Amino acid sequence: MITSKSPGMLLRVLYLFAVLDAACLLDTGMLFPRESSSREVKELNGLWSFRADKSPNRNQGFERAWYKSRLVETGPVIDMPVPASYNDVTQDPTLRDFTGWVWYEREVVVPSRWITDKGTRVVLRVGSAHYNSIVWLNGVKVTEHKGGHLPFEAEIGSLIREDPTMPCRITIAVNNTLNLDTLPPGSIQYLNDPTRYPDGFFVQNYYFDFFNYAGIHRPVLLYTTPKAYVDDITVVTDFLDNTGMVKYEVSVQGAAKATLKVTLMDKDGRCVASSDETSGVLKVADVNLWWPYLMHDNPAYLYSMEVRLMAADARATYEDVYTLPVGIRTVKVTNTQFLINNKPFYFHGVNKHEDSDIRGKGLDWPLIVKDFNLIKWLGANSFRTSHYPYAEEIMQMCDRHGIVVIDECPGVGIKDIRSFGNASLAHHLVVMEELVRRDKNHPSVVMWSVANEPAAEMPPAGYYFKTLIEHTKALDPTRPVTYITDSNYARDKGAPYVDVICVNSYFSWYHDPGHIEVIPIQLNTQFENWYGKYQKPIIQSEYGADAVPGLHSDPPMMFTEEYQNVVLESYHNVFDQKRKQYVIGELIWNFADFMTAQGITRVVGNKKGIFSRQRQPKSAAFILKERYWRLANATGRLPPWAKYPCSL
Ligand code: GCB
Repeated sequence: MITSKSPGMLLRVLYLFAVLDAACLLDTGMLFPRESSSREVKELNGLWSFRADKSPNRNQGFERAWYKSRLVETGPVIDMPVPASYNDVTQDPTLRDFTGWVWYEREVVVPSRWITDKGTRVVLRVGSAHYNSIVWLNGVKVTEHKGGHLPFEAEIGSLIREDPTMPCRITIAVNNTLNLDTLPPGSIQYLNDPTRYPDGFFVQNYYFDFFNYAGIHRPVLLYTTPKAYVDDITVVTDFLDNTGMVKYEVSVQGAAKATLKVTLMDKDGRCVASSDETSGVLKVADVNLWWPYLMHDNPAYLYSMEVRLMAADARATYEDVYTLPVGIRTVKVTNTQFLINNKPFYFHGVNKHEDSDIRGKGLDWPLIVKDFNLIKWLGANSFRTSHYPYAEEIMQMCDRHGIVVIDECPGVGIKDIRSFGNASLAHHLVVMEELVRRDKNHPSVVMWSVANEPAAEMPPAGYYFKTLIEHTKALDPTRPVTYITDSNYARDKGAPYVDVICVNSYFSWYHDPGHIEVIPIQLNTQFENWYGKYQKPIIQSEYGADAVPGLHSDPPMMFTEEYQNVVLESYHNVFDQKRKQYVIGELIWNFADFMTAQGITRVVGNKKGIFSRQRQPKSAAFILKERYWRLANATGRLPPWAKYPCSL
């Protein structure tokens, strides 16, 4: 029962209930595996056996059922690290550029108590694998998943109990082939002219500008829960004056009836609110709000919500404990501002990629920590997960460090009209469900992006984006939704449905190359046109220029560090005029150089990074650093330690 003395508070509580009702469309949760007194986690990272199916139809693995025996018995295998892309770890160009099924295998020793205790669930979880995956345990298929950047899992307890003497052999087949209905889309083109191409020659085409790295990209692990367990938690937060509100809903599986104890604790582990209900509102007196870093002197404050479940059946009693970090904050959009905790927030940040030498898109802790150090060195307060969801471990870092995130799904390169069809849309809706389910509780996530630079002028784009954005809002009515456009403002059919206009433009690069003098007029026109038509706040979601590190010229020429500098500075002059009106952010393209498909406009990858791929600064990084700290001073409330960035 909720009681409230203040009508303002009551209205807010009712709103939070309405929000949670709408959000519960997904039927199972995907909580990040965490150890607790009732849960164990066993990481399966390290070396796996690996074999690419290089047969002409890439189907030999299925025809000969490679999953039925040890992979080494089917033919030659090599060592392959997990997590990592497989493309860059060998000297074999056919593996770097491989398209089709590759096979991974690993044998695991499972603690005997997991097998003997029938009250334990054992779950196999893959953080992400690109693109289609099929998973077998001891030759029995346990799950499959479509899509490269989101987790999937299968319960394997009953299978490993069938014959406790057998080793537990996990086989995962992964196929990176993209077609018109995948996200991102692509197509396979066979080139049959025998005077020009070898027999069976084909290429994978796609319309996005990063290398199609493939393999098992994020940790694979086994974790346990009791038979009755906390399956999902959804929190929605608000505050009034200095009282915080955490509306929560816990979903329980494996028990018809369970008793719950929900405890919200502050940073020091002190209980600040508690409840025995599966859903409700926890009120927090003297709340510490979650603030972006550089906006407040106590940023990124996280409470911990401990959910303790007790249940019993005829055979046993079960207790499950799951602890979720919770940041209390609000997000709102007006027609000129983006408000976090009712205060205007200006995005001065970066676009990134999950990209590194050798490991490709594989989760890499040293790289993650280095990137966060560079983001802070730069004075950036935000990034967009261009162009796909990043690892959950990265989202957790954003929560803890107060870095604001625009969370983008892999809807990049939707350029072919057939990729606006029903099959594509249906898959896109599912991907958004998976993304919202995974990331809904991260305070750092302030907006969803459903796509990057789709062909939004095509006739079916209106219905497509209306449906997609409405669905995303139904899944999560608390966050604004956008997609990133490079279409003409007058012909973009999806723009009416977004909350914030996010525009990419490359004046003096892809258009009028070499003519920096066009930037002021063209950028001004861009902003005036978009704002004039929609009266919505605008983020410059990409701008930039390639610079090969160490290449110089004065006067500046394209591809030199000097040219990159003047392009940035010309954009900044216009941002400084417009940010006083309705421009609410600027995200440089790109944080660091990254690998792309080979082509005549790419010199071993895209060089628009302000850092090299090895994370060394180009001179543009210093320009941006100076600017971002100035912006932080002008638009934020800097903590005392941050007032002197030079000493960082
Ligand atoms: C864009 C794309 C991004 C590219 C960038 C470029 O508009 O969104 O994926 O890498 O331009 O450098 O061409």
